Amino acid sequence: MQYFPEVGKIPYEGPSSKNPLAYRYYNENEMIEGKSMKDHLRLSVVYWHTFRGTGSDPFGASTMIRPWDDGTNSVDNAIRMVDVAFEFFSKLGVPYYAFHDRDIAPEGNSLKESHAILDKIAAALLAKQQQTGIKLLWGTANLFSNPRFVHGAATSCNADVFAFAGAQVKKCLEVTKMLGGENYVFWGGREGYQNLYNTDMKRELDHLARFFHMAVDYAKKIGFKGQFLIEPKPKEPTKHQYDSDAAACLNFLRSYDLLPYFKLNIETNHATLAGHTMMHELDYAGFQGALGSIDANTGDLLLGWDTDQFPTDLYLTTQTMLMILKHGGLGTGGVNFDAKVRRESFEPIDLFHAHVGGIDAFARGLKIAAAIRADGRLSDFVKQRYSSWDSGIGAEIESGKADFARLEAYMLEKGEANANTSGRQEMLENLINQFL
Ligand code: XLS
Ligand code: NI
Ligand code: NI
Repeated sequence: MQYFPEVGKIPYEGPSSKNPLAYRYYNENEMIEGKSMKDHLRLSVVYWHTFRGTGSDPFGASTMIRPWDDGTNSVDNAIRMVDVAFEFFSKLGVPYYAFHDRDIAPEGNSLKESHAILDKIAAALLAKQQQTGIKLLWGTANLFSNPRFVHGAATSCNADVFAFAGAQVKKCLEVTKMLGGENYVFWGGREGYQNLYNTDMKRELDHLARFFHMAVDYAKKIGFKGQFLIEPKPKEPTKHQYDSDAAACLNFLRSYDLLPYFKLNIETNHATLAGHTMMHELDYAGFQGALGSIDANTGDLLLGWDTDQFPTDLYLTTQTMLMILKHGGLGTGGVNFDAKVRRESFEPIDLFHAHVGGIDAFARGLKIAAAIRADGRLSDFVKQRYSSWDSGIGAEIESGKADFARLEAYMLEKGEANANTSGRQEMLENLINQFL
């Protein structure tokens, strides 16, 4: 049984191809900076938007009528979706996928029943992984959809809800381990507040840290070796989410002695919602040794929410890949398309168009970024710009030898600082354009 009979395996046909369902740039074995494209990008498809997305929005019902989805929450439906998903991953030629527990398996009438359903679907996923060689990039628990999480999960005012969330994460860690998941993600969808009049922020953050320590301890106990990741996002669904951006996450992790156990999963649309560029978030996480993985998507400049669109802008993918290469790659992470087709793109084939485009945009971004690095003019400029720190007073400051008294003596003798030089922003923007 084929669910996408009109699509074969997506081939690489090179830049001149006119076939909309072929890669023009993603050539998985092509070597760049000594590593294959496949190993640089570690592409991943998400279960939620791709197979569970319906196109509903606050103003209207589902538009995406999927022939494989009977619209029920049944186990049969979930089992069929496993086949659909692996046909999709295989035809696209991606090595990884990612899920929430509740995307792969519907919730039962009790936690016990939910656990049992999850085990059943996980067994089907494992069989498909073994058959196809496709691997799990990360698992995560959905701690935001069910109404019980109305006040949060680990940051709920209700201790029983914290306990429920812990039980759910325990199980999801077991399943992620069983499936060989290379990472485990926490996105705090409802870990934040709408209003400070009713919120004990300190207590909530203490609880969140306690929750993460429990996860670290349990991973040790069961021998789960995957990397823990936190996915920053500043708002939506709550007004203020605690994991608001890379800097806030790292401060939280450092304050609660969690830094050694976590890295970050940086999502483009979340970066822009936080008022940052993706480049900023990646650089910030990267220089702290915390760049773990990325959720590849993009927002819309004219809309202020998480539109999760497929990335097609080559400036964005080039900037993203420049940062990933600069910080030594994604390690166990990957380029995970946490993106959804528009409500108006309701045919199953649109899922292929979207992923093929996103993958090619990243492949091209990777090639452009590598060319910019090989050219060297950009990095030479930056090196030169900071050269006053390489010797003299700059080197004394950086090495910690100089104190304020030394600075005063130095400047009293010198009289005035050396003249500044131009930042040459426009010249550098023009330089980048030479590569696009
Ligand atoms: C939502 C998040 C979510 C996480 C996984 O905005 O991006 O999809 O990636 O829970
Ligand atoms: Ni995400
Ligand atoms: Ni998102």
